[in-house]
Amino acid sequence: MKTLTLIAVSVAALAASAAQAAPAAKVTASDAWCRPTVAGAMAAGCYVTLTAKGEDRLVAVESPAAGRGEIHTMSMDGGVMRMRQLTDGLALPAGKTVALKPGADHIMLIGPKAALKEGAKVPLTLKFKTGAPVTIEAVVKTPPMPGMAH
Ligand SMILES: [Cu+2]
Repeated sequence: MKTLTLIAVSVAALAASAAQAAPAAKVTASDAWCRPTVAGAMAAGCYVTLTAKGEDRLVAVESPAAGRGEIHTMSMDGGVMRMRQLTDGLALPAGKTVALKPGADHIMLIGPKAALKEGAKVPLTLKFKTGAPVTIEAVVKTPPMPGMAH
C-alpha cells in the first residue's frame, strides 16, 4: 500500500510540473546523433527519433554549430538515390515513432562552423508546427554499419 501511495504522489508531482511548463512539449526526441565531418565540409547529416503525442510536423531545425539546418529526405530517382529538402517539413503522425536515419529522412546542417569530431555534442533545436520547440544534444559518431549507410 505504501508503494501505491508513493506512485500516486509522484504522478501528482509530475502533473504539477507539466502544468507549469507552458506550452507543453508534445513531441519527444531521443537518440540524436550526427555524422563526423572533416574541416571545411559543406554539410553534416544528423538523425533523431521523434514521437509526437498528437499529429504534428517537424518544420525547422536550428543549431549554433552550423549556419542553418534543413530537413531532407532521400528518394530513388531513375535508379539514383537523391537528396531533397522537405520545404514543408516532416509529418509526425500521432503516437507513431518516426526515426530519422541514414538513407532516409534526415537533418542537414548546412555550413558547420567547425569540423564535427567524434564524441562532440551538437545542440539541435527542433521546431514543430504545434508542439513546443525541443532542444537536444546530438552526439557525433560514426554510423554503426558504414556499409549499410548511404
Ligand atoms: Cu541532406
